[in-house]
Amino acid sequence: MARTRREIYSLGETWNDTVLWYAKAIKELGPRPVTRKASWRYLAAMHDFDRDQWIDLGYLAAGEALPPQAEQDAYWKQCQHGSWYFLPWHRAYLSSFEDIVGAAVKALGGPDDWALPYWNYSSQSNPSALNVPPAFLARTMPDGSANPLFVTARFGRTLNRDSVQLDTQLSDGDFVGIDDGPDAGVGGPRTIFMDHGDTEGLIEAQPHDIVHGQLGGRGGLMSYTTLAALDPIFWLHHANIDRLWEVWLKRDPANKNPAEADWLNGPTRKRRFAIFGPDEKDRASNPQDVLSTEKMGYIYDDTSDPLKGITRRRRRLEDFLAHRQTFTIAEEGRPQAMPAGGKFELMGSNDKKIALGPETATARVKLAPRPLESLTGSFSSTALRADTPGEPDRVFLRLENISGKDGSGIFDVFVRGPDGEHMPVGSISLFGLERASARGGSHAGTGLTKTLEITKAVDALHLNKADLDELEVSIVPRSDVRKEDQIKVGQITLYRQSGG
Ligand SMILES: [Cu+2]
Repeated sequence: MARTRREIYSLGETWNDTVLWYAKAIKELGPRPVTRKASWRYLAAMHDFDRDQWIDLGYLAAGEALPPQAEQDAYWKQCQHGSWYFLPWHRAYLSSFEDIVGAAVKALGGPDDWALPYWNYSSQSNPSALNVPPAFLARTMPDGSANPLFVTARFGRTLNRDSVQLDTQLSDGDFVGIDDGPDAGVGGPRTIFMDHGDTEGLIEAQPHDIVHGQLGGRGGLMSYTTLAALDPIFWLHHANIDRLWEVWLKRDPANKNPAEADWLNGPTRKRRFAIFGPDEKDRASNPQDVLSTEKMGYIYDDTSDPLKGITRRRRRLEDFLAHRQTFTIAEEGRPQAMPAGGKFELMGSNDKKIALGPETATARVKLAPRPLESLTGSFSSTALRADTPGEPDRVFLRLENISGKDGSGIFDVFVRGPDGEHMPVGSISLFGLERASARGGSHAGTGLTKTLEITKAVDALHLNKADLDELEVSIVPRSDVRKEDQIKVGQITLYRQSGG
């Protein structure tokens, strides 16, 4: 019988059995030597590891023995980010963790069907959904002993609602997106084994990255790939991310996982995935082995569609009709074809690096002559009418080659309309920045690239009708960002992509 992962707030009282046994199991796994596979710290190091950081924060003693280097090379620092392996690798990893915790729960006299709870921060029906579940904030357990679910280095307690919205994420129809195109799909771009690729899939960018950064804050475990899995809340967050993959697959029969061998077989060139069960023996953990959660031994209590079946096209029509109240309807027109039959086109870019610090940074993206005119047709009512096939063009803003020293930063991004009004187009979290900026890393330190779809803003601000030769973009820090971390955006680009 498959065990059922349930939403943490639906389990009732703060110290319900599931949460209580989770805490008890951590007390069992936590003190085990880091050389032992079935230990709290070994499992966390499989995600990512930094000896100095661990020592600084008291998770490792200075002279403490580590596993032999060859073993570390095979099992530690495996986390897949900025990759189409993001979802399946974390699924295999979570399942291993759940089985090991489950075995500890059983050995301690608990139930034999313990399942990892998930945290659905995007819930519309739970008024507490945005708050860290209370058991993770309590200093002590009901018996008065120290609570292992509480960690000092977690500085966020509440999430922003707009950071956990799922509209764009779940209404996209592609797992992979377009190679080198602006839209990386729901699951991420094609990569090899990738500790941090430059662009990310939609679910990874949000809510995944932003929840990491908001919960962690500066110096918090959740803000760094090297520390995140030491925080017990990490596993509930990732269980929800894993659930969203199921929600996406279920909400539309056209939504499919990649069928390509390179995805199904996992990475074969640089490194392979190495994951084990409670017996510490390796088990098959490539994407093809994690396609069915039921076969892996677990299901979710709820995989219903929070968007209630709404399609991207439909949402866009609703946006269009809403904006019609305040703006005159765009004239009818035809979008120009993409050059050379391509699927996307560069419409403009800025020409210098931008430093991100404690103050708002502003950049001007120079546009090709009258480039947005080609979009006019996209925003006409005809193009969105139910009997017109396909979907109009979409517009994406890309912040490319972001590099720097601290990945805890969160920024809100705005574009300025022709009348001077600013419109929010989304938020970015720099989770994984250190790894993506490191020379000698998997992609030579080119940094992170963040993509925001700004189609709605182009529509609402009627940018397509304006005689624009540049687009003003503001990047506003929402968190504590320091100048000395030298965070820089290499370039900002604007793309249009055919709606297909
Ligand atoms: Cu994560």
